[in-house]
Amino acid sequence: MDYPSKRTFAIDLNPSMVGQEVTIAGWLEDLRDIGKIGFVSIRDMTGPLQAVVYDDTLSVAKDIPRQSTLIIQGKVQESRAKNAQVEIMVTKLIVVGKAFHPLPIDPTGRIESSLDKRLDSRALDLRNPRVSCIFKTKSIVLQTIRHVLFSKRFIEVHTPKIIGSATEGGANLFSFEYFKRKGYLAQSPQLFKEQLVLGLERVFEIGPYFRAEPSHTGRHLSEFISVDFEAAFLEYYDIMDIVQELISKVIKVLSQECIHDQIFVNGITREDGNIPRISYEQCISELSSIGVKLEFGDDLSDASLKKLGEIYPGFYFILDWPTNLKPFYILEQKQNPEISRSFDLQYGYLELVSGGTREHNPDILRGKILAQGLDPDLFSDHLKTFEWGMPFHSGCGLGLDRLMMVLAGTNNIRETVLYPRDTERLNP
Ligand code: AMO
Repeated sequence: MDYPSKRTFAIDLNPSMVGQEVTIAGWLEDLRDIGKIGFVSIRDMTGPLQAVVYDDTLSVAKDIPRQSTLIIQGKVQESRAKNAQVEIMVTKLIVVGKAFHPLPIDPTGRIESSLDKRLDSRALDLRNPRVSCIFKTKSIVLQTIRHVLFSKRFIEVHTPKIIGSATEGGANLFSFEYFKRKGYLAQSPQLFKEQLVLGLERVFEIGPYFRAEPSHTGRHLSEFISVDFEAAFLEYYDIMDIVQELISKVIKVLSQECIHDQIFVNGITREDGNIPRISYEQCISELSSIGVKLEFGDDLSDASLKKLGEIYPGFYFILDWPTNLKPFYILEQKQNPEISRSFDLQYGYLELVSGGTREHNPDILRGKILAQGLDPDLFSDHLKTFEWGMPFHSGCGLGLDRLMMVLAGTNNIRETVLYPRDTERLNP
């Protein structure tokens, strides 16, 4: 059978189309049989619509299991339904893909299922508009981020995900056999993006990165999407300005888009779009005033970040971290080498972005690699590029799935990733 190729989306149906013949494709959500006629609820990627079946089409519809995929043809007519101006009077109904019951989850959301069960049937879970909304939003967020970065002359690049040595130190590194050698999955594009500023000046990459995170938390995955960017001749505070612009643009675009009210865009930034900038030292002194005693150089534990999140519930930057807490590639402050030129963007307790100005002197960089217990020989390909006229440069990595947690108002990163990977989950 040939399927009709021209179709109308639910969202495009409107009263000016009354009398027109249309073809609709979607899946069956409900049938309300009231005797001579029946009302069929169909949903496509753009939303729900109502169709009316009678005689032959009613008897066919009665036997179709919910969630089967249909194509219907019929005439547009005015509707008496409360939430629709028009409906389709069906003349032809084709079942394209039958849903075999019992289905593992109810994608209408009327019967709730655990997140684990939903993830086991993720493809079906996406028929729930609250779930698909997160991924449609993620796509808009990516488009907005790309737009902002392109407007600042960044170019999009792809760096290898199969690598020969660690980028972020030896911890949390996945290794595997690579043609009789050891290969690793990239933890970030850090070293490549720094090298690329040498010839391209401003680069960004949006891609998957891999960390063998042994802990099972609501914010860590073994595979996550990072938005990384790196620019020659910029300092870490310039990068913070760009991050601030990205966040406020994303929120502006999402508030203008007519998407599901499940996305919490209202009230998550300040009116002026400025994100507070708080130094690490100020953080520890504020924490100590509420009884959390920390020394300069101590990392901010989950518990301290939770407390800090109570003081600053929205977006805020923590800047000027102690040098000992940052990776070897971060530059120190000239006046006080114990403080680095670095920042994190937080949303309450949640770290969303990490970045800084980089060390661009090859000798000092080599020393810092050694000082962090790493083997400079493993970084020789990287270090040699610093001898070819390396500009000073800065950049950051933004965890896209974590940003989506904020926008979707969830504490579990697994809600914002189609097929999450963690200590327990490798399938589907
Ligand atoms: P960092 O290791 O802080 O910095 O990572 C940057 C951002 O990536 C996200 N992220 C994760 N998201 C989910 N699961 C994980 N396991 C995970 N690990 C990190 C976070 C984090 O803020 N190279 C530096 C960035 C730079 O300086 O340019 C880096 O990778 O949102």
